[in-house]
Amino acid sequence: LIRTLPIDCICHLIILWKIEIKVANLLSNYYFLLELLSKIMRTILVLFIISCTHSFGLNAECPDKFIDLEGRCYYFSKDTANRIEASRNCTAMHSFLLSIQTEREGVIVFNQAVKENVKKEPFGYWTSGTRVTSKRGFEFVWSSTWEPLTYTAWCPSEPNNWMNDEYCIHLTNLQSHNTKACWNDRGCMESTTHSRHPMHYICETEAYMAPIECDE
Ligand SMILES: [Ca+2]
Ligand SMILES: [Ca+2]
Repeated sequence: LIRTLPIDCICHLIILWKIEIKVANLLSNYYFLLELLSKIMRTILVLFIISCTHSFGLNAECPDKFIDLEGRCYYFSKDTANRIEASRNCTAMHSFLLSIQTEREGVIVFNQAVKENVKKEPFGYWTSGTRVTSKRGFEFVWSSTWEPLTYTAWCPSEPNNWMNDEYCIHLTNLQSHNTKACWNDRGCMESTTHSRHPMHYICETEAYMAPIECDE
């Protein structure tokens, strides 16, 4: 509930609460009046809470340089990096490389990547998707969370593990001319191997609630 209240609203609630306590202290000798006033203040408080929660939406914030996409925070790098550097850079910003858990997340992240792509060039963004060995042979997991892939959007003929050396998943627009996202497995150490296809990265983290400071 607190997370849904804007700071102004929370401050007003705190002020009302303090007034009620002060009134109760002042009138402690007049039990009858105290009870009446207390009831009035409580009614105002409840009405205020209802009004606050109905008037405003989420007020969570993203860290600097991160973009709020439907309540989660994403950073689209301008620099290029190999997968290991990309992961290290996300950690330095208290976040993780992107994990795409749902089709919806895949769509909103790709749409933002297209917006960031002002030069309208082919692009690649590292995700945390990683090929690992398992009892069944090879499989992919999101290394940020070690969850198996529950949704996939592979490009045509991918994953192909080219030259037996493609262990990392990146998001790309190459095959569909900016209109549709797809994923490719690629060598984790590549960053700018093909000048037409530089590798950026996307970091992801939770939105957080800013500390509440009220004027006394
Ligand atoms: Ca995610
Ligand atoms: Ca591939």
